[in-house]
Amino acid sequence: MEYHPEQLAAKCLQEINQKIRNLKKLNIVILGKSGVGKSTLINSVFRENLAKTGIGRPVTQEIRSYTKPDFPLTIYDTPGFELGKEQQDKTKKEVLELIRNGASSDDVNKAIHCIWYCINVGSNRTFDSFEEAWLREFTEENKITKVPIFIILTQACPKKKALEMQKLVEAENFHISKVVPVLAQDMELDEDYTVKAYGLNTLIDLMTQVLPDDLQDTLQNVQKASLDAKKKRAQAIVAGAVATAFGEGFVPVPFADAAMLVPTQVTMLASITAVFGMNISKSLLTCFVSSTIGAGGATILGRTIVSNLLKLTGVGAVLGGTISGTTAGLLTTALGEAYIKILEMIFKGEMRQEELDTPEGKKKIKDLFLEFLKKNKN
Ligand SMILES: Nc1nc2c(ncn2[C@@H]2O[C@H](COP(=O)(O)OP(=O)(O)OP(=O)(O)O)[C@@H](O)[C@H]2O)c(=O)[nH]1
Ligand SMILES: [Mg+2]
Repeated sequence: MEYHPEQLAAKCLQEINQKIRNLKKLNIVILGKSGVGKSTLINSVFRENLAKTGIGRPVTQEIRSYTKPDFPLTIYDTPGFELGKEQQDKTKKEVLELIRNGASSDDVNKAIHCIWYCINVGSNRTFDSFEEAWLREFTEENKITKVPIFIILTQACPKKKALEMQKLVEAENFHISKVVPVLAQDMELDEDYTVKAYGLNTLIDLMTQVLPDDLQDTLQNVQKASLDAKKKRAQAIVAGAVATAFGEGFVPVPFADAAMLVPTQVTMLASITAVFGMNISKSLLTCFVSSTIGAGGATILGRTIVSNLLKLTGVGAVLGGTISGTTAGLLTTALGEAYIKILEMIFKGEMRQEELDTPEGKKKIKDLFLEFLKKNKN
């Protein structure tokens, strides 16, 4: 079997699209008084500006949902929370109804997966007695429905005040998952002093802890606040692909069939791309494939992969006409890690995709691949 880098890149793109289309939908309810920083938080955590540009669709009299086509996230916003007890009671009833309807549908895409209850640190001493009573009742009711609840202390500046408030709220012993202080955007106190944003990483880590398995890829796809969390998920994908490439029971891969590995690696690249949530061009994928497992941009044969590997690193001994599972695993690891590194550079804005489609860019990819081959050899 033969592969051209272009064909592989096309196959990869196809799998990326399919993967993204199949992501389960994440649904979050956000609560809190007007001006506490709900929209700012949402727009800092997720890669689409849902709060500003999403189209709000009335779900009930009070609740609106924000979503975008081909973006697996819905935010349920509940305006009017500051309008007093009557309004808050109404909101409570409607949110609980929303949760129950989702749960009874037995469809993960319709369930409510998390609740973010926002309290502003900046303008509050602590939270008022209405809110306290509301949370008391709501969290009691939720003991049955068991949706994870985070109390997010927004605009958490100064930090000291945020920590004091965190202690106060924690002392209430609500049935919730966590109290998290967050400053979603840098806060300029005066000309000389700006407090840096913090806490978003922690929020993402906590989300990964409470969400079920089938929403982990979705979370990483939609969030932009934690590169570390994306990388961790991507590395788990590589580990899975390596296990597949390695073969069950250490079965050696026949020398001539090393190309069998390629579908596993294509799937791995597609899954990593979905986790990063970036639009990767076909030319970047072609570049990547031809600069790593491809033989100088021509065709890729199992034979080429293995002999390249031997030539480049002196590993991957061919024993009795087979390459070992170890070699196959090594190749897959290096490919995955090099790809993660490249997406990381693009994510950070250190490099543009087009820059990789140049002789220097290709050399960079190749060097990265070799570096990871050598690093993982031992
Ligand atoms: N610097 C800084 N400003 C913030 C932060 N969060 C909120 N703000 C500011 O606080 C104001 C209110 O924030 P929003 O995000 O609009 O609040 P909201 O909860 O969505 O308000 P409603 O939509 O009216 O319910 C805006 O001027 C924001 O710029 C933050 O983390 N850092
Ligand atoms: Mg808002």
